[in-house]
Amino acid sequence: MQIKHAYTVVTSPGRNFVTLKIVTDEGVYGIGDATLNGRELAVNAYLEEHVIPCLIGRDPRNIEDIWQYLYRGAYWRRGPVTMTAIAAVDMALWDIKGKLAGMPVHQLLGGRSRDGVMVYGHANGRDHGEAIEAVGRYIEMGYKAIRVQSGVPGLDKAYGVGKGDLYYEPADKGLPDEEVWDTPLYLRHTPELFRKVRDAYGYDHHLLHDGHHRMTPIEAARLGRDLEPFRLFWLEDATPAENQEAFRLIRSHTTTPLAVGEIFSSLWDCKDLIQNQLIDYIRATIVHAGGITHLRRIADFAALHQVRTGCHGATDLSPVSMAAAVNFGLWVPNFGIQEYMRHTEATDEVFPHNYRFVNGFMEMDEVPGLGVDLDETKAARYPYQRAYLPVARLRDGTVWNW
Ligand code: KDG
Ligand code: MG
Repeated sequence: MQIKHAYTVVTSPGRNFVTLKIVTDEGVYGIGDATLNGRELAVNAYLEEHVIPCLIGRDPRNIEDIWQYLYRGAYWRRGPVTMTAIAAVDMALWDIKGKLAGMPVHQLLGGRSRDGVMVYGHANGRDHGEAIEAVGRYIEMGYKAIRVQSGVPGLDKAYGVGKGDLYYEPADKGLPDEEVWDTPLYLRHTPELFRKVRDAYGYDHHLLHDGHHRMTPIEAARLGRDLEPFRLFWLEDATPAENQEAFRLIRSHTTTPLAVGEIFSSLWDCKDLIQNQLIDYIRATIVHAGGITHLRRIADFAALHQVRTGCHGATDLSPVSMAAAVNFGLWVPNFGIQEYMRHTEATDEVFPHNYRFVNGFMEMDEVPGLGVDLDETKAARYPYQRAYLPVARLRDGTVWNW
């Protein structure tokens, strides 16, 4: 069996997605997500110019060999563009293998460890009142775990506050927007938000919060401590993690569980964090960390250190990624939680899928492969539109972490 043909599809049903399709000489095909928010065309070109020509004629069943060929064989290792491109190939090959075997990918990985994967939804509002109401709506929808983000008085914009109720989307069309950020204001206001949410709804639901890389380690340590009475499931991206050692300081001051890793592209980005047990949840995800083949290595390493998975699942990860994540989450023994942000209806139509939300969990039938497809006719209706994530600046104009 050989790879006969492979190509990418760029579509923008509300936001940009890049999808790789690999077709075999026997007509079986697989798809993989290759979306890197704000840098979509870089991955597209990497695949078209440098990866696809090397795939033609290879045996698609040799997933591991193709992974090693693309990783070691490129000489230039790691990095988000490379690892997203490798992930797209890897997902498509697991999809093909599942279809050949007549089994879902979670069965190929080792079978189900659970019936469904617990997901967290996103309650947010421009102020505390709106955010608290949004939490109530998520509880009514059946969510067991809810991330809570609120606007900060005195700031025009804050991370995680959407324009609509259900479809949070941080990237905007055109060139990047610039936003003003003020950490002391945020630190003053956030523990109060969680006190009000617990006062309103009690302690029966898991609550999560994303600091989105804005704090220094000592600021994050203070926030973690201030949030302790409200028993968070996790505090995410408390500080940037290029320097993994930075988490030691946060860890030594607070028992609030810590999650990090949505921008990691390989095990090497989190090796120290995991082996020193500086975090509780690793958020590396299939599409940006080298596919199922590499995320499985990260998860197995994490399991040795009692770190559980909490994969990224924002709207910029296409339904192909979500289908792969649900398969992975059904299997992975050290599963923690899966992020779930609803895609728009147009996106769901372009990517028909088998996973579905049932009472706080994502479920999936026993369908061969990843259980997701790409409707190329519908995809062609939505051409690429340049879009970027915002850029943050402090009040004096200094560029900060968005
Ligand atoms: O592309 C960036 C988004 O995926 C990111 O800002 C979302 O932080 C995020 C999250 O936790 O979902
Ligand atoms: Mg995040």
